[in-house]
Amino acid sequence: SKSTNHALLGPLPTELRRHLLHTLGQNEKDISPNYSYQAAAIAVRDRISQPWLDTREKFAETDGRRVRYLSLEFLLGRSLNNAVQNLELDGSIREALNQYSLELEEVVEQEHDAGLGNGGLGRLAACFLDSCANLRLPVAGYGIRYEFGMFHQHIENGHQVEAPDHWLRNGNAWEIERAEDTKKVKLYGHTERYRDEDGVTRSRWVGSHDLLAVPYDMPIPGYRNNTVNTLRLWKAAATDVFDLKEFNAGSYPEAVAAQNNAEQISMVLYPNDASENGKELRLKQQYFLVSASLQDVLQEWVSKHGSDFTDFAEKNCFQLNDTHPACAVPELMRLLVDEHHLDWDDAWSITSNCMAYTNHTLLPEALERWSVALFSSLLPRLLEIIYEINERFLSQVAKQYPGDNDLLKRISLIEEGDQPHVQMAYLSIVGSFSVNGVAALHTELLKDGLFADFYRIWPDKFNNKTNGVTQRRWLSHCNPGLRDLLNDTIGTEWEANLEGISELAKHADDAAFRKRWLAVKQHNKERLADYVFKNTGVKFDPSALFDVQVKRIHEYKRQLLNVLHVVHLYDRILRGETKGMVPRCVLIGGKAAPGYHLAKLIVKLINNVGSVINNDPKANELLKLVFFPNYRVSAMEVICPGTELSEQISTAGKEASGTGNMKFMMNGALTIGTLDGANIEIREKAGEENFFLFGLDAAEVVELKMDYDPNAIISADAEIHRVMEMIEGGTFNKDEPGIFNVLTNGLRNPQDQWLTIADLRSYIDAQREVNDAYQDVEKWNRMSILNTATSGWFSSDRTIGQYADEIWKVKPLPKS
Ligand code: DL6
Repeated sequence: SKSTNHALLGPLPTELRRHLLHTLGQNEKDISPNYSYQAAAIAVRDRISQPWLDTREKFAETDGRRVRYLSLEFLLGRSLNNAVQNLELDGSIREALNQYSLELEEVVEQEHDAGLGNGGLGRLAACFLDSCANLRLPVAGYGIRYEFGMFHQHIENGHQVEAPDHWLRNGNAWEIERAEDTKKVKLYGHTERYRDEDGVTRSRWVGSHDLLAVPYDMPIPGYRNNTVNTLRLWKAAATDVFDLKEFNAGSYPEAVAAQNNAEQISMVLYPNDASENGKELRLKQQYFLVSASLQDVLQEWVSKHGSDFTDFAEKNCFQLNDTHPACAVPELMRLLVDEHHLDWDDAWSITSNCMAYTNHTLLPEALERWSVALFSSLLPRLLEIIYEINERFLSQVAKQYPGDNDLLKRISLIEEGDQPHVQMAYLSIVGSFSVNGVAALHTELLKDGLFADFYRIWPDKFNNKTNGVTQRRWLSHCNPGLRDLLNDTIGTEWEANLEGISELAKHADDAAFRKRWLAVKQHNKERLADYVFKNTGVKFDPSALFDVQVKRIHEYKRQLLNVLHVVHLYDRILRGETKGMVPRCVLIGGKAAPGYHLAKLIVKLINNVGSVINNDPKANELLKLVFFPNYRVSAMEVICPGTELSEQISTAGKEASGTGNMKFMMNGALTIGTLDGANIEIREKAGEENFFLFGLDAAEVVELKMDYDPNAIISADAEIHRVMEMIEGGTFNKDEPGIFNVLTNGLRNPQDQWLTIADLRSYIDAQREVNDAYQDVEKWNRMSILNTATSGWFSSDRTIGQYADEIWKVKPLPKS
């Protein structure tokens, strides 16, 4: 029973000792930091086991609908601190570590980030799992257990250099292998028609190369609610590890080749965040995840309901995190039709009533299209099914819109041409009952632009779910000073439900409260300054304005715009125009996709500009610029609380939502931003007087592109002209002439999609307003408090509540 199981565990201090000695075989007199982390993690995990089992049992018993969140990425970061917080073990784990004179803060630093994602999309999935557990929703995550996560970035001579991220090197205390749930996944081979025992003609997939999917479960603890949900990650393995024939013939390497080939599939996360890369291995990963996960769900279904699938769609829902798991649509069809012998119409009704698709980008280069040739060699049966889905879909639309052949051509799942391709977004829309964007503007742009034809056909499928982030990691855990101040002022309810944070607004006019607010920020800035110094050797003065842009490096996110402004400030300093200028420390961080040369050049430019400015005594008091290397979840946990100005400066219409913008807002940073993604909603909630707006809006961007003349803007504006002259004249690359020409030529190109020069004047002016507002400490703090006070809407609990009510139609599990 529950109570006897609990009784098996001693107090945490005893458990920690036991694990050090007996589980890890360590001598207590001389414990390495790594082993102290391992022992703490195992001891804490033990505390999760019982509620985890109880939650699984409740899931199995529930008769309500259940959801599976299918995602190629889960950017979890660290787990120990999260578990300690959510299980309320802070006091006891500290006491346990104290036996060895260890502090929790140093021990948690030993944990490798689980970097199983690129950026926003993967971190969103992790925040969503946290919120599902907080809300006791029956939702499980399914993903891939990559051996190597997001690459490690370091900087050499200003350039990004990538190194593999072997995050599992020291083992992973947070996972449990469930070999008994292993599944078999097919690849290659061909299809054939045959007659079954009832004389029905069917298709089947034969001659395939099979591999195994072995599940590893990770616990997702809810916030102090005895709920622990599951993230199931699949590792690839060979069906036959060892080829005895090869071995006997004397070829040892060949004998184990099968295993190596199979393991390739879950070996490494593709590091592209905003471009598809068309690699065969990537399609294998996508199908591998989808097939194993669907088989897992079907197996459980069949064990309870036999071959009766009548209620399957009512009881199951699959949320597709972008098109990466879009093969779920044809794969569920295949499993139902080929393996469980349902007829097509029944299988289609089930499939299209349990899939839901989230779109995360409008960038054409990020939209997945797979060549029919590749599909046919790798997933022959799926391709047949996709063709059939397409035929039926097009004939239905042809009836609805007779004679509109252009429409049929535009919406076909198969893009015809010399090299026909499968359009994964269209497949996802056709196969789903819900299609959502991730911020209000983004959803409108999907409906008006990219998916307009589909919106016309199925207006009711489309809906918006503005992103959110979990306040438990992104406020409570990462900003303990602010957490304590909030708890003192408005109570603790906000940790489970952020709506209540609006109470804070009442205190914005209280000078004594503002003083405490300022003290917390000051402390966090000092912590960030130490962190920057440790990682870059550059000293930030904690009394300066901390101005931060951290996110993937991409042209559309316009780190270049930020650099141009920094160069402008430097120019003013050199010219002695510094009256009223507040000292400013600018931090930029993020990874460039390894094959994205322009993004890598932007990294180099940031580093070079930083190194000139930081080494110029004339600038030193007033301006610093650092590139923060290896930006990741655990770095954001230090950067975010210490930030005062959040840079959200993408070209309007390009950033689907953004989620870093929300984290900064919660932590009291003010935003300088364009009317893009969720910035618009942030500004609405915070009030326009508490947001620094600049730049063209999405409609103006479209219009200006038709007649854009950046060179005219540069010649007409003396300050902008000088900025360009400094960069083009080699101020930042004396020893490497010409290296930044590609970037400056791009800025001057009338075809420049990102309209950086168009927004520069307005950006410089908005930065002047920032500068002036910062001089008025009381005013700034008031604005800062009001940003936090209005951030309740951006909790992922609100987002997930909406998914649950409006898409999934799921209810929380009963309280225990
Ligand atoms: O929805 C999460 C996140 C958004 O906040 C970002 O604005 C968006 O760029 C990002 N999208 C991707 C692109 N991936 N694909 N495909 O990461 O999603």
